Amino acid sequence: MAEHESLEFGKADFVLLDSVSLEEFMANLKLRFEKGRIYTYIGEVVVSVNPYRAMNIYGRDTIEQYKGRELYERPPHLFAIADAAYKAMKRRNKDTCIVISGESGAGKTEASKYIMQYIAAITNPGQRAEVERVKNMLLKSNCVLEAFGNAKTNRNDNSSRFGKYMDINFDFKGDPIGGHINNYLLEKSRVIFQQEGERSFHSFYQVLIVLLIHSVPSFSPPQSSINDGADFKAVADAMKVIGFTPDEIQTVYKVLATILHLNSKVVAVIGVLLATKEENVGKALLYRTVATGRDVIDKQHTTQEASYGRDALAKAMYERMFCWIVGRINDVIEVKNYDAKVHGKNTVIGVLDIYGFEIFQNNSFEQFCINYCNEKLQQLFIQLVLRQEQEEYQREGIPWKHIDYFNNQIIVDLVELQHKGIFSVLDEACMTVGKVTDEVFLQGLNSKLAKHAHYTSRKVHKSLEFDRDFRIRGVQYCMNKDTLFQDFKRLLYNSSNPVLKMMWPEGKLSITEVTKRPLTAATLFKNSMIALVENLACKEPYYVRCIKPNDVKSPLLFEYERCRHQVEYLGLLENVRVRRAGFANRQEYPRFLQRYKMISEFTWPNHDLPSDKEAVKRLVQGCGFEHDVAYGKTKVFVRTPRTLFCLEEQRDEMVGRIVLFLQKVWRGTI
Ligand code: AD9
Ligand code: MG
Repeated sequence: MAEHESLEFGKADFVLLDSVSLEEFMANLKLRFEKGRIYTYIGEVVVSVNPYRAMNIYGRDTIEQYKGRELYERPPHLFAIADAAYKAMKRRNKDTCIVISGESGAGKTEASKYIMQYIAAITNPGQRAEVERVKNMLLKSNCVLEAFGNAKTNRNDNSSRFGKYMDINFDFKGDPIGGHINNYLLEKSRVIFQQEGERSFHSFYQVLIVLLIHSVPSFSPPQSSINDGADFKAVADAMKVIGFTPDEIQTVYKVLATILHLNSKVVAVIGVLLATKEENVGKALLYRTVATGRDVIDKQHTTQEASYGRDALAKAMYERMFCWIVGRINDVIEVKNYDAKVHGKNTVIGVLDIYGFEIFQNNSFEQFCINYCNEKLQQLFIQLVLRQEQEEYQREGIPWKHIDYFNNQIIVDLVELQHKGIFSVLDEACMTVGKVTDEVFLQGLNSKLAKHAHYTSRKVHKSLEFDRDFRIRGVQYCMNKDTLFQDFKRLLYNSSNPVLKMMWPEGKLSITEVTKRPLTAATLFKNSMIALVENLACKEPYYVRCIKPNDVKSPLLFEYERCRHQVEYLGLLENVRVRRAGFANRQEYPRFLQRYKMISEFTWPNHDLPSDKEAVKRLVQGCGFEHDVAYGKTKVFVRTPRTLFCLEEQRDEMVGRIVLFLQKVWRGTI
């Protein structure tokens, strides 16, 4: 018996449980975790539990064991999913995607890196220099993005504070020839504020350590689990390899230094760093230019406005720089000189590693977006795995007992629906002429959503602390307005540093030219999420569902309640039920016949039965697979992959024989 089929380690696939109950599911998950088996399947979905210790299962020898193998031939592993996605892409010309989900600290980013390493390791056997270059860039880009986009939080020492979707493009040989990164909303408020025990983005500490500036009191000292000094060198090297010029790298450090100085209000130093006049910096910090009719006047900020403006500047500079870094990486990794007519279709594997669901005591606009994003991905999972599957059985008339699941579409709608959703109300509040206050927004929400089952505000619920707070599914949010005064955009656009100038193209417009309101951050994020989900939905999806075993980063502790909660909201039990009651494979009758007709005397070379459906029935009867097959209106459904495997083997054998036969005919020996 193969190791992964041994009972000592529990069931390698939850589908094989004796009965499907939460207790059995949890017992299996726990047993496997304790035995060091961190991966378990639900069909083709990998469930992963963060081991919080180095595992000796990602080396070259393990990679070799998974290369080209079928999913169920080896113990569950990320590599098997990566290989399945790769095979679908290479053999069937399918664009595929691997969607990694789970809450903060569950192991998504680590999983995405192992998947990338696997793909890098199994491709380019010919060692083509250009392909090696591309692979190296793709791997190196991680290091840079993590430095600027990750931070230590209370949940995770290396928490992604941005969402990342990376496409890897392949040529007809199946070798990577380029890629593209989409980044989603960076949690920029971290630049000016961190909760107790948390840090700002790694990049600040890396630069600070190296510059030996120890006198910035608002930053906590480096933590022992993070080696900022060594990371600084690795990031600087990676940036060089990717092709950032020395001037560009210098500008990045200057932006970081500017942001640090903004907190200590050293205007002269900022002027030098930003390559602008000192008085312009001072002016932009203390005044704003406003157009009243035909007049343009300088209006002095109140102290509150000035500090608000300064914070907005710090956040915006960091965010712009981050997007610019992503753009520069994309310049380098994008597919070049690829002619589909010559090289065949260019196919894609996308890897999605997004920030995980998180709940703090106070949750800002960014947490709101992060959690909305997770709801949206859960909805995609429900659609693809639970709903579509069930709908298809019903459509095809296959006997089917409906399986209930929590459809979180209602939550997604609450956030994104036109006119009624929270994002729309937010936009309306921002469009209000005159002072936009947080109260205007809250009033809008209350008037439209007070009756919604998952929405609570203080109007309804007196226990909420502030008037401007509201809750969704019990999570408390507080929204604040965040706008950057135009004066800052002009200040930065007028810098004599060309790299900096490039980050602020809209600073070109004078105050009288700026008329159109830019889209709000909320609308931009919503649109980017809708586009992301559309993009994922048109690819063949593979799922990794990550679970965090405890809150203390311990390799030994399986906190039952914490895990059960995650299993529930990830819908894993429903997933098992659907999968168990369902079929691994389905094909339309003509297609099935086309592929396997040579293995039965009743169907080869042609059948004389009244329909393809009848012919397929006859073929299946002849092969003795009847118990494993169901007949729908237009499709035949095969329950276990093994049956398909047998059919494939028989087909291979027959095709071999037929080819041999034809060769003999051609040669005239028959
Ligand atoms: V967040 O939503 O970005 O805050 P992730 O990405 O889900 O979160 P991450 O991959 O960063 O979590 O994992 C958190 C930590 O768990 C890592 O820094 C590792 O210390 C640890 N981890 C996760 N997966 C593995 C693994 N396969 N082997 C060993 C792991 N350690
Ligand atoms: Mg992460």
